[in-house]
Amino acid sequence: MDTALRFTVLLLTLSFGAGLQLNYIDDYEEEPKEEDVSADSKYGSLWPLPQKIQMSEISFKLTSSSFKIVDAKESSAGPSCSLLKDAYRRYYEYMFGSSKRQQLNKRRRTGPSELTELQVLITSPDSDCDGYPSVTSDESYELSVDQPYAVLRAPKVWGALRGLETFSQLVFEDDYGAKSVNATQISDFPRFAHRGILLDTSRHYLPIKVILANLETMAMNKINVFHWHIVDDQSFPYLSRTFPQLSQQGAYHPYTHVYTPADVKMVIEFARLRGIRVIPEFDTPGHTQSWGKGQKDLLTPCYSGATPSGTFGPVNPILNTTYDFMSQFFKEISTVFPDAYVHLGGDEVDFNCWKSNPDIQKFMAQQGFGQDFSKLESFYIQRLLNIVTSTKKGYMIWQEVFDNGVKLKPDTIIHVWKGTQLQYQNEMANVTSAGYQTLLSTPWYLNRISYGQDWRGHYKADPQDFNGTDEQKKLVVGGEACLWGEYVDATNLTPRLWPRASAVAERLWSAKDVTDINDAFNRLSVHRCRMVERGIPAEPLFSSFCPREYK
Ligand code: CP6
Repeated sequence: MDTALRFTVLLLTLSFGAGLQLNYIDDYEEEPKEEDVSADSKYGSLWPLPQKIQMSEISFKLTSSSFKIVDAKESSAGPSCSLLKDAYRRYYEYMFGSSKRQQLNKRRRTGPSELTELQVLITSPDSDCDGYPSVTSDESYELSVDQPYAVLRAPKVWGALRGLETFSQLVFEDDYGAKSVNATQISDFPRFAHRGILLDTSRHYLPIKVILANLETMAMNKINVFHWHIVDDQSFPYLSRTFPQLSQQGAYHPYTHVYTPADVKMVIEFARLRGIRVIPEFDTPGHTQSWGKGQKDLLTPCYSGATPSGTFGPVNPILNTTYDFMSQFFKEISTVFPDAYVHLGGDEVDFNCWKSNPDIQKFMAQQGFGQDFSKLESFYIQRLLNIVTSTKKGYMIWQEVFDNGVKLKPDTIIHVWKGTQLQYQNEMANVTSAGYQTLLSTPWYLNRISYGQDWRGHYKADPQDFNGTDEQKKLVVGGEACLWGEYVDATNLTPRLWPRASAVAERLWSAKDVTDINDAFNRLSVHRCRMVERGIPAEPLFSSFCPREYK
């Protein structure tokens, strides 16, 4: 990473830290039970709930002046691992605030019930410190909070990041305002490898700082994929080095409403430091109106009768120039985005324009497609997939591509987004019985809002709840919450997303049997206050208050 970029990422990291205060666990009113701390929820404010927890009533004090997060001596991630150094600083600040550091020198003697260290031990010989997270990354960790020090063990840095978040969630303020943590043993790992959020930067441009703030919040919720629906009909904010005219002509504004190569790098690095993959979506052949402005002849001219109407339809699938363009474009994308996958869209293709065009009709006849335009769509997608395969990337596609019977690479991920509960369950069953991996979004369209607690419905949906064999269930890689951008910009994105996406985050991380909605309500209410205290304007679940409201 170049110095300027590193500096900017650092600045942004710090400015998030500055707004935060500390964690909070509700005052407990129930009678204490043996072995468990009693609480509104047994496990305080942990969100998403770890796989295995043992919590004792013994508690330790933490003071900002003595407490340190350090590398364990035997850790395979040394002092040069800046990913961990950054994370230690972030979580120290989440626990103690950023202003308290100066007290470090006036070290007082530590008491017997004080916890002074969290040692972080990366156990695998390769910590992955300088790598990118992937769908196979190990995010497991074990956390032991005990004296003389707490230990966080993880095979890779990705598990350490998840464990640091968990540790920070264990810290609460006692009745006298002192930071405390209960003796606790946690063993944790995600239920699904792909836990994503889709943000749409085409319907409205989202400033970089909004994207980064939401990446930060994703990390608080152990979300590990940012699905960047970066361009669509309405605007093309991606500044391509190969085809700069795409954003020059297609963005809402050619300078202020674009993502430059440096912006994209910053998003990817900020995400990497939090164990989040960035998967860009370049949706074609539909949803491409904005592409047409900067790339002549890319889109299909629509006809009214025998003459072109002056409007354009989906990408023109019958021209060689289309495929030359796509080859160059996706070659660039494959180098700009390090993730092993790109999302290629393929949804909601409107056939009317293709139907109206005599050249397309002639091509259909030549190919023997009859009037079945889904065959033409498949023809296009097939060639596109071959192009993208040659860039050594895997791909995700919306379900229509599968529904149309396109031949797909075995490692393709089919993204299910349509229909009622019954319909999406059938779709998941069909996709997995054909042997493909799948990802669920249908129940998690967070752009849909109602007067009430939408999160309860989101929480109840389970991506493995369909008729199929165990083999089929294993093909479910996870899910994504989608926040489509038609009615969302920087003013309302964050509260619309959080804490509603947190419900999805727990469904995708925690064990299948974590379904107690009342317990979830209690923990999520506190988790939401924690996000607010960390400077994230997450909306309330219901009538309530947070102990430290912002003024
Ligand atoms: N844009 C694109 C959209 C949607 C899709 N693709 C969409 C469809 C229905 C709803 C919300 C969003 N706006 N490119 C579908 C995958 Cl309710």
